[in-house]
Amino acid sequence: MRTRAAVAVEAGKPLEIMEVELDGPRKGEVLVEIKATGLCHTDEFTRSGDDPEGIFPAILGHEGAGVVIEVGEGVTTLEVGDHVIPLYTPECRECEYCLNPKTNLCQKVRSTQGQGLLPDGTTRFKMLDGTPIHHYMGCSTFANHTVVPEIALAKIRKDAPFDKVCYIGCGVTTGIGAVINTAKVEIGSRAVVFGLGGIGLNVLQGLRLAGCDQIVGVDLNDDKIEMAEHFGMTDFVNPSKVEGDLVAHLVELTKGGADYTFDATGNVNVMRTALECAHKGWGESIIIGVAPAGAEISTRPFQLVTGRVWRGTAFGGAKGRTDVPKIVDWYMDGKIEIDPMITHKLTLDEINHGFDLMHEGKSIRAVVEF
Ligand code: NAD
Ligand code: AHE
Ligand code: ZN
Ligand code: ZN
Repeated sequence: MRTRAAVAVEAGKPLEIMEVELDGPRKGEVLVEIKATGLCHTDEFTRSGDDPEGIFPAILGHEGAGVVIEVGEGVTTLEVGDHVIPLYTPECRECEYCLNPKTNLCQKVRSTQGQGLLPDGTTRFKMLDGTPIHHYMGCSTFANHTVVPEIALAKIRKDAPFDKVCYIGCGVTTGIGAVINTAKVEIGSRAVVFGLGGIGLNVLQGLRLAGCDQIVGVDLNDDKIEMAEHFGMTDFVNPSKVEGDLVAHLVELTKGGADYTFDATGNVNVMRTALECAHKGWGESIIIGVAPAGAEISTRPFQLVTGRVWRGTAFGGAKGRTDVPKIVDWYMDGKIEIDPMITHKLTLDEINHGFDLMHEGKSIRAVVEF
């Protein structure tokens, strides 16, 4: 079939909107009509050329929601008409990772996914001149139609609005999951969140759900304050306005250091600050942000010797086919909020404007509706 997609033709270039050819689903695969997709900073990270796994041409996008149009041979858990959210972290329920409750990093299709291919080692997308186009994170939601492995689709309720729950495909689950699944934050904790964008705001609402006493937000952009307060921030720090040492300032503000800190910036210097303002003896710092090729984290080992813990999280530690439908229920039941964070709605033709808004710090989530 033919469908419309935003194609990343080359690193650092704007996406090109074009008609592409899409082959139908093969064994264990599902054809999905994407109804809406969010723009996550990770899409921009890959588009820009910062991603060591970036492959071009590719159809980016990993925060989508849509409807099953066709199922391939052997697909048993989904049928035509089901509403789904594609999962960049699949859940096969049989690999050693899926069988281990300590991780959500299903490895069943990870190697082909990282090469921009479906599990059989081929791509379903090509340009009209026959040039193959790679898949991205197993999702490629910047296309009106995409083919995804069955194990990488969460089936969700049919009354959930696509233009909101697409965000559960990455940002919402990552932020809330980092608090609940990865950090396992206790009631009464003090926390610091670095980066109050699409991920950081969801960390804030996760911390509020967990019953934190103090939730400090840190961002270079004062325009983020109002929305962050709406999602539970109790104190704000703009590092560019702090005189003296930022770590010392945050340790004092949190009365000795935070129980939990979160990096949602992708900046390795911020990651160090986040670790070092965690409380001596027990503070844990969770890395969510994705850093460019070649970037490395560092600190004095003494920071860890004296009890601070450094850890990371992908997709908020969520096992997607199991957890994503529950998070959709939380949204539909009013337990979590999404709507205020969808600050911009775009057409596919306007998608590059969405990346401009991200760079200008004007959007939280821009969502493309098909
Ligand atoms: P975003 O652009 O919406 O937000 C980033 C925020 O960080 C902005 O508010 C910006 O002003 C702030 N910021 C930038 N530099 C800063 C600094 N030095 N100090 C303080 N604040 C600073 O991006 P997002 O969509 O929220 O993504 C955040 C990060 O999380 C990205 O690196 C993204 O790739 C990553 N991410 C990781 C996962 C995962 O599973 N681990 C999932 C989604 C996104
Ligand atoms: N390809 C990059 C790493 C990118 C990365 O860390 N991706 C996160 C999800 S970000 C979603 O917005 C992730 O899930 N990582 C686990 C995995 O297996 O990819 C690089 O540095 O090579
Ligand atoms: Zn993402
Ligand atoms: Zn698995």
